[in-house]
Amino acid sequence: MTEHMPPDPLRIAVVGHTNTGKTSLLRTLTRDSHFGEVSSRPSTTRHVEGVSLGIGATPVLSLFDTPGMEDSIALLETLDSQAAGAGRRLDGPARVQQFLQSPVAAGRFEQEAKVLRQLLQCDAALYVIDARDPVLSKYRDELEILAGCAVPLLPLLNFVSDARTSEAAWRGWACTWW
Ligand SMILES: Nc1nc2c(ncn2[C@@H]2O[C@H](COP(=O)(O)OP(=O)(O)O)[C@@H](O)[C@H]2O)c(=O)[nH]1
Ligand SMILES: [Mg+2]
Repeated sequence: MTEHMPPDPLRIAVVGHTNTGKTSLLRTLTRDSHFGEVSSRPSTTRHVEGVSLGIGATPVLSLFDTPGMEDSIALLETLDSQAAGAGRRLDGPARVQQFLQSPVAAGRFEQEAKVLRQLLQCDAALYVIDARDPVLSKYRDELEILAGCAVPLLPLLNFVSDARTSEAAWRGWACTWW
């Protein structure tokens, strides 16, 4: 007789640009006001930090806070030129893997590499957006890179109660992706 095993916990990454409220969201979801470090300074979160949520003693959800994506325009250019140099067509995850194995993933793009490595290991991700910002090209490039991991991304609009937001533009743009 086979013993009933609980399913593996769902793995959710929290990703996005720096300072969009990723760590704050983790604090809310875990109800732990001491989780990670929250600051208005950029690049406060420098490593992936995981936390497990369970029902009783059974873990059901693993959440991963990640560093902010900072230089997505240059990173997308790098991914494109690496893919062109590969001499064969690569799908999204293969492009990301090629980047992760390249020297720049341990150098200039170390932060972004941590995010992508984590995302590839997750079942889904929350893409946290600062809705006060316009839909800038750096965000379009950021999302193209993240979407290349072929992991479902759920957009989460933050700062929507601010007096001036680009919420409508974000919603319109998000519809073209999701
Ligand atoms: N008013 C407001 N401030 C927020 C919210 N979420 C985050 N912040 C602030 O935004 C800044 C960046 O938050 P943080 O969680 O460190 O962002 P991260 O870099 O994406 O992890 C901090 O000063 C937070 O207090 C929110 O929903 N409302
Ligand atoms: Mg953070």
